[in-house]
Amino acid sequence: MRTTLHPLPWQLGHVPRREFNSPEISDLDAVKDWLPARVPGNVRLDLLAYGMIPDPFREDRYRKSDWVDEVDWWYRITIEPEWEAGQRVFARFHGIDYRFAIFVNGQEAARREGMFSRQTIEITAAAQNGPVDLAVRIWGSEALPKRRLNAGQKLWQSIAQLLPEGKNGVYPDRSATLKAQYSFGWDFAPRILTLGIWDTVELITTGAASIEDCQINVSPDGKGDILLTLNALEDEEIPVTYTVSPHNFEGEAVSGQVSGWAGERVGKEVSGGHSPFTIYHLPFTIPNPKLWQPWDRGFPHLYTLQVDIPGDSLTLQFGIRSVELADWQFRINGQNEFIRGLNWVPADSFPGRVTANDYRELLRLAKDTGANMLRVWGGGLREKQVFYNLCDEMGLLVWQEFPFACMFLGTYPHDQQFLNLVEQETADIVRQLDNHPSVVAWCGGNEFSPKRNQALVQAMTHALQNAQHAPRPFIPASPGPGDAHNWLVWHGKAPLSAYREEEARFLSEFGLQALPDLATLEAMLPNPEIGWESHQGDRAKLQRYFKLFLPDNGGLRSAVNGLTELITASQRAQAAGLQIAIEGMRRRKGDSGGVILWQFNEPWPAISWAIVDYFRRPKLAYRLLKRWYNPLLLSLDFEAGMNWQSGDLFEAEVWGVNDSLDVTRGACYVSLDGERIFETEDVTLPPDSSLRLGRIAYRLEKKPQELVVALWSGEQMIAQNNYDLGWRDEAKINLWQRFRRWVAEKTLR
Ligand code: BMA
Repeated sequence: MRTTLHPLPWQLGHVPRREFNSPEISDLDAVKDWLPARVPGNVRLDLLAYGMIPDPFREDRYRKSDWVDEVDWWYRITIEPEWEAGQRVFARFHGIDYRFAIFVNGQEAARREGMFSRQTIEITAAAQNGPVDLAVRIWGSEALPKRRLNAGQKLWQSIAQLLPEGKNGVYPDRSATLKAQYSFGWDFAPRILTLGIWDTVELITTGAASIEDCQINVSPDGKGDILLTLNALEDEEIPVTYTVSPHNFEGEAVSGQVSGWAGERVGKEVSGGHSPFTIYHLPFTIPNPKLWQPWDRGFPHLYTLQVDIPGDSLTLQFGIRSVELADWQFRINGQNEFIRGLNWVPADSFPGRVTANDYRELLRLAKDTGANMLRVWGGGLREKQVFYNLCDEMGLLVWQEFPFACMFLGTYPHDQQFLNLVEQETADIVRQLDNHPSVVAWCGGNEFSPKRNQALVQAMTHALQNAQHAPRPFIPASPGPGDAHNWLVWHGKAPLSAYREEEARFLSEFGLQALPDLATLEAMLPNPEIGWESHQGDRAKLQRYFKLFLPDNGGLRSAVNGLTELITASQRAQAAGLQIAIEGMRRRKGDSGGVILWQFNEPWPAISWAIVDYFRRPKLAYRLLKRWYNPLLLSLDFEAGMNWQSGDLFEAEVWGVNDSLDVTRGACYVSLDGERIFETEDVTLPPDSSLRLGRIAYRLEKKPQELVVALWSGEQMIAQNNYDLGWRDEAKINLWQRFRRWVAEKTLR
């Protein structure tokens, strides 16, 4: 029996700091005041609820609760598990952040580090004598592990700090932990060092054997294998029954029974004080399997698997699909799938409070754009299970990164202790997500050099070999050969038109900041005297781009209407840039395998690259993305931002891109400020194709504003796209900008 320990009255309190490896840490009695605590949650959220810290999301108040990191914290609860003779009882924590010890009836049962792996603690002995006191001691963030640098590294650290990208240190302290890196402060997130029980806590009652894990791998021909990891006390034969039945469609169930040792049995000792596990392989076949398809290719068929052993059972969802990645072309179920993706970052600086509903809302917004993939960025999290369940149900693909990000000039630690932690955390992330058909690729993380971090990549590869049952491609890091992050625009301040020159096979990051809606700005910065910088906005770069969209390329002073005009201009700039980059990549379909914009969401109200803000208010780019991410795209290729005048010759190529597997036919029309300037007879767009439909050369009679292209099938418009012509790009991409990109790419190889 599995229940969650959430609505129960947890409590929280603090004690003076102790060393993490101090022998005596049983100081729960030293807590003076206990507060009611929310689980899953975060220490700071409970303090906020009781008025003990200021709201970290307003102005720059996230800097005003450092004391929380300087003390250690206790969570406690008393539970009364229903226990019968012969039964076993476990508490399973799905995520404790970050250094912690678990106590059962006052006895230390485990002391560990890592927020992503699950912790299963047996409490059978304690449960026999009635109520059980469960407590978790969490070290304040001041006690997080720190880097120890050798003499050479110290020297490099001081030299590199003088370089433009080295200002935060080439061996930042965050790199000594496998804690979500964005919580140390990022260019779209505040420094809020999370701590607490941030994911589900379960109470599990079983017979003499319990199901520790269940992984399933089924190939598209229906041949499958269940890998069952059992925690059995005795070395005895355990009868297993299983049923596979359709989850979201009508169909027949398949069931089977195995008594005695079926298939292969492997005894396995797992480090970290667990009892030895017994592994079963159960082969089975599903006749006429229904494949899980991404939403733009069909229906995401899901199956339910129920496994029963005496005294325990487990139910999970899975899907059947194949995935290949070669030369940056994803193939799902044997078909090319062009990626129209969104970079996903944590939905909250306090991920503990993100609910199933929050995920549902955000994922619905993501899918509504026409996107088919989320890149779960390495500076963030492995999200909660429900995130992946929803992606499975919605037919959204997931590229999942391990928790490493932005190690430009330095390296991650490569001592054995750190590498063991890497293996522990990545292996458990893999076990947790292995059954999700939506997860189609693992990636080692964001922006580090696999060459300079070979030990790290090897540890991840090793973890995958051990933990993965259903194989998927592994990308060592992003960017990498063939896969680019284009920061020529924005960080490199290059003109928006630089996106048009992108030649990478795959583009997994590019974007511009834009101001959010006025209501969001007012909520985060009620006092306009407090600078945007406190909410991440990079004023100089914002101005570099949004001034192109103000009347007469005006500066801030000409923005007579103030903030609303700036909001509109910055959102137009963001939209114009994203449009150039996305359409350029999509026209190159075949040559290019996909595009993932930076970034979909944000973890607090900010001035960031997000196209949907923290309060889920969309920016202009979000609304327009539906056209650019429509599987059927009409696109005009022209030199944008030219500030055309009457008498100029306007030249463009007309393209049609069809990501679907259906043939599309229609007549294509282009009009400029209401006047038709181009049309075709019925044209055919073959399945999975990108085609040049024609060329426009038109002498302008007045200053143009808006260009519209549409595809009509008889009386019905089947696709449409618009272009903002009311802006003027500055300069051309220069040599320095190209050199900067070249250096960045070399550094990350
Ligand atoms: C990319 C990301 C993030 C960062 C973003 C914007 O490199 O991977 O590290 O937030 O750029 O600067």
